[in-house]
Amino acid sequence: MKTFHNPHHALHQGREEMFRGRLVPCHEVPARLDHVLAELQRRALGSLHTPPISDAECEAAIARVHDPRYIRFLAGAWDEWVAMDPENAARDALPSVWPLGNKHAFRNDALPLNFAARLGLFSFDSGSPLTVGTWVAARAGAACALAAAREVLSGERAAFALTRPPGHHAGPDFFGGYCFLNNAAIAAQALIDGSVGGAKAPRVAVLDVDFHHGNGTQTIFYERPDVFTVSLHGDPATEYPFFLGHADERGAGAGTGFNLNLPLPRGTGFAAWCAALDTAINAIDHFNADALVVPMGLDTFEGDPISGFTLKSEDYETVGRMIAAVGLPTVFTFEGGYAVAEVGVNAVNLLEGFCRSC
Ligand code: Q9C
Ligand code: ZN
Repeated sequence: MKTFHNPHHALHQGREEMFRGRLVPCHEVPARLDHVLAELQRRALGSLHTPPISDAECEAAIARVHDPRYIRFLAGAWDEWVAMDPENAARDALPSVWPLGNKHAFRNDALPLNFAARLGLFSFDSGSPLTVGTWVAARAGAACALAAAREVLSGERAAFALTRPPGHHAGPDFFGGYCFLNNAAIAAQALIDGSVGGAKAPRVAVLDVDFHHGNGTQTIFYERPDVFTVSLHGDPATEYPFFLGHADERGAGAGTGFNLNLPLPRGTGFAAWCAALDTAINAIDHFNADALVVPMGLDTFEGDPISGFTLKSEDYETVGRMIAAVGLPTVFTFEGGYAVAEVGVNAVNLLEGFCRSC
């Protein structure tokens, strides 16, 4: 299996996030990816590549998933931020004001001139600092996702987009949850659009195993019958991102029936988590997908500092085996996992479990 890793990931390096009423050091740090890369090398699992994708190809793939207005904002945000005040170069931009979605409350159709207002319009939390290298890092991450999708279109069984910032919380026109561009959605759309000798995967399943609900991916594909989005995650009644991820969200319009949420209580251990994964896999089998995208979060780990499940390092190998048993060409994207010292072992355990049974 090839891993496409983001050579620019460390250009996105947030200083602080708002967490329980204080600014605390960011949980989503460059060392996370470095540990995964080191573990892949140590165990010689597959081969490592930087994505062979041009900026133009990459931006075209991003535009298949994200709104032009949002992409323009993100690409220019840092320069705008610094132009307002040269001292901003030493600070990250963190949103702090948002238009509610409630009827007659605030408008989100009029694009404000004020930068802080636009930062809020295009985001949903104050945990995701925008930094000097956010755009370059996020764009290179999308290239990893596109490269992994092409690898699978070319007939390979699987590929891994090892990138940060993560992606599954990012929606068509918003960032949040440490995510700016939805790498999993970009990979899914690239599989559907096809290329590499004309190959296509017209029906794609997304199996999100991050601790947090994959709200961005759900939103992007909510009205579409060609992408079946499935997420197992901490119950939004108590867990981030709180406002989406309930079991009764089944899709809308033509997409009705093509979203499945499996919320689980805080404290869920491997046996109950596995039973939910089984349910997810059965539903995916029934959907008859041509390819699978797995937003791979390792924040289900017992030692994760911000999450609430209790999976152990050795459990991830079983998870990998179960995902391999789906029998589909598979793109993995790197998502959450904040027990930094263990995230490499946990990620590679999962991928090795997958590789061993295919
Ligand atoms: N101020 C992923 O695992 N925590 N994202 C609350 C809000 C946010 C997790 C911060 C957790 C986001 C990709
Ligand atoms: Zn997560």
